[in-house]
Amino acid sequence: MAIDPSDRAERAPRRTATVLTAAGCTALALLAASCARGEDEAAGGQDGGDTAAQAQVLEDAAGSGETCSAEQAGIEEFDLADMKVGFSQSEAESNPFRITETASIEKEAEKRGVELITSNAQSDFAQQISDVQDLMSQGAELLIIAPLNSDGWEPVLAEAERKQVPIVTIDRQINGDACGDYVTFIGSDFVEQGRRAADQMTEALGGKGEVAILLGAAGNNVTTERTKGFKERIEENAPGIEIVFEQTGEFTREGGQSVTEQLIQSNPDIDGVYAENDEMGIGAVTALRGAGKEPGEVEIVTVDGTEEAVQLILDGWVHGVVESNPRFGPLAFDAHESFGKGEEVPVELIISDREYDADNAEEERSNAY
Ligand code: GYE
Repeated sequence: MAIDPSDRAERAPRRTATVLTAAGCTALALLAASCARGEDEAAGGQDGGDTAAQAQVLEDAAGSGETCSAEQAGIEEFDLADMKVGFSQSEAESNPFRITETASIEKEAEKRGVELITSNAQSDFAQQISDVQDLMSQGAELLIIAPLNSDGWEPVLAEAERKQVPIVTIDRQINGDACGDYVTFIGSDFVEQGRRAADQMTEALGGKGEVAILLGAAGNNVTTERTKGFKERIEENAPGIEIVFEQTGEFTREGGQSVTEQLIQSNPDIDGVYAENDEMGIGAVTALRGAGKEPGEVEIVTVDGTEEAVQLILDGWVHGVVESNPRFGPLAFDAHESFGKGEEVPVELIISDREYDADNAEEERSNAY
């Protein structure tokens, strides 16, 4: 959807936008990696906590470098403190990633005294579209969206444009025009996560063996990119590893279990399983246990960093976990705050992720969620 900036510019007060710098811990500068958050914040787990160690940290110089300001987007400046914020969650909160993400948004709204209304689409995309429309009709003036799918947002984008509601998307991308359809995307480098998972698998298998991929749900950039990074890196670095099986487990534990049950039928001697999130990896462990396999017999690599998955490293079932940090509250509200002040916000805020394996799982488990 194209937005005519000249249309909106008429209503927007003119002012010179400040460019993002790392100097000083203003709300805007918090968007820069060098500006650490306070150490005195609550401890983690799934309550959305962000101690200094758990908080999302931006990758230096990642993203396109492109920025968006209210003036450029044709939106009137605002004070976040006066705004009602709507948050739309995509998937059911049985996955700790989702629990922690929602808790982080709620906690940050509370901390800042900002009014927040929320919805959860329970993995139903039509539901999510109507959820976001409902949030706007309930008076949400700013949106934070964790999109289920990357395409198909036109009805929401059109309405948000009409109502001048800025959108920040977190954890998955909405395909559209940066600074036209949305202000910024905050999330991980998913291709890089896939590459790191491939490196872990290569190490676990000594560069040789047959591997299965439990794909995430279709229709979003996370699945596509985690798959791409993994395959490319295996192809480049580990010609002795063959990917012999690929099927979606829909990012759920049940999905991961049932797909792995089929895998064991068709490929009983499989050497490795790359699960594109922890929940599917945990389901795979249940299936392998059920089939009488021992820990370590099949090398498992997953993505997210949940407490249960990190525990499975200590139990010998999982070789390694690439983190995907869901504690989006602070950065999401910082982005809206800076945008509201007329500052320039990068249209991509890419966070860095840690990694867990047998060498650091014990020591680092307090950062899991
Ligand atoms: O890895 C997974 C969830 O979009 C980054 O989706 C997110 C992923 C996360 O279902 O657990």
